Amino acid sequence: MKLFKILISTITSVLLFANVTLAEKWDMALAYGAGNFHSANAAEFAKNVTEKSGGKLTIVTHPGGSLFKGGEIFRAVRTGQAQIGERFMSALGKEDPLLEVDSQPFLATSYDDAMKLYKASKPEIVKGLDAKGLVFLYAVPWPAQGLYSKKAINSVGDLKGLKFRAYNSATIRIAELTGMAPTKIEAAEISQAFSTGAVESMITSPTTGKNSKIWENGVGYFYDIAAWFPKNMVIVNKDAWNKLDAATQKLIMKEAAIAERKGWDLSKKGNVADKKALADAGMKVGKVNSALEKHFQKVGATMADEWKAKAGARGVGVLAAYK
Ligand code: PCA
Repeated sequence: MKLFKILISTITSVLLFANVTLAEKWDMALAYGAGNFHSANAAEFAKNVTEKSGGKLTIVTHPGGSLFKGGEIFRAVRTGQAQIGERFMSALGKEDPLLEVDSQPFLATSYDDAMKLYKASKPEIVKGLDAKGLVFLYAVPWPAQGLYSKKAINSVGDLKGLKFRAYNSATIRIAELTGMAPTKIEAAEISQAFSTGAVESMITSPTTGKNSKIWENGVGYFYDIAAWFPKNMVIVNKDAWNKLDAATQKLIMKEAAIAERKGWDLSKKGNVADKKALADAGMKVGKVNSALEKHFQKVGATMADEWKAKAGARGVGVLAAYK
C-alpha cells in the first residue's frame, strides 16, 4: 500500500512537472485602448484560447500601447519581444506594399468589397509575413474612413495648408496631393495633437473619433467619405508558435476564425453607432460635396497607379483576383 502511494505521488509529480514545462505564456501587444472594439475582441480571443488550451497556453493582453506602442508592435513580435500582437496593416507598406492595399482610396468602399479584397490579398500577405518569421491569425477592418476637421470644408481650397494627422503612407500621400501638411501620429496621441493645435484635420473612422472624444478638442465636422476600410491584423512570432503542440495551434486557428467573424460584425455595428455618437455629441456629420468627392476620386486614381508600380506583379495578381 505504501509503495502504491509513493508510486501515485511520483506519477503525479511527473505529470505536474510535464504540465509546467509545457505551459506557455504569451504577451499580446495591442495599440488601441481597452474599450476599442479591436482590443475587446482580442481580449475575448485571448481568454477563449487560454481557457480552452487546458493550461498549455495563457495569452495576456496589453491594450492601449502599454507593452509596445502601435509603431513598435510589428518589430516587437518579429523579434519575439512580444509573442503575439495586433498592428494596423497599412502602416506597414514599407515591409510589404500588399499590406497597404486596403488603404487605397475607392478600391473597396463597402464591407462586402472590403471582404472580397481581403480574400483576394490574404494568400500573398500571409506568404510575405511567413517569410519574415510571422504567423498570420486574423484581420478585422475599421469602420469606413471619414474626414474630420475643426472648420467646415466646402472646397479643396478649404483643405489647402491644413495641418493634417496621418496614420500611414496612403494618408500622407492624400495630404500631399491635396495640399495639406501631414504629420504621422498614432491613434493614442490624437486628442493631444488636436488640443495643442499640432493638427486640425484627419481621416479616420467614426470609432477612433469617438474613442478620442474628438469633439472635446474643437473638432466639429465629420465628412463620411467612406473610401476605404483599413484593417488591423493579429500576428504571432513563429518561434513562439513552433513551441506549441499541434492541438494548441489548431485551437488558436479555430478561435482566430471566430474572432475574425465577430470583429467584422462589431466593425459593421460601429460604422453606424459611432457615427451616431459623433452626431449625438454635437458634431456636424455629413458628406463632402460633389467637387470634393471628385477631388478625392482623382487623388485615388493617382494613388492606384502609384501603388501598382510599387506592388509589381504580386499587386497585379491581387487586383486581378479581386475584380
Ligand atoms: N483608426 C486608426 C486606424 C484607422 C482607424 O479607423 C487610427 O486612426 O489610427
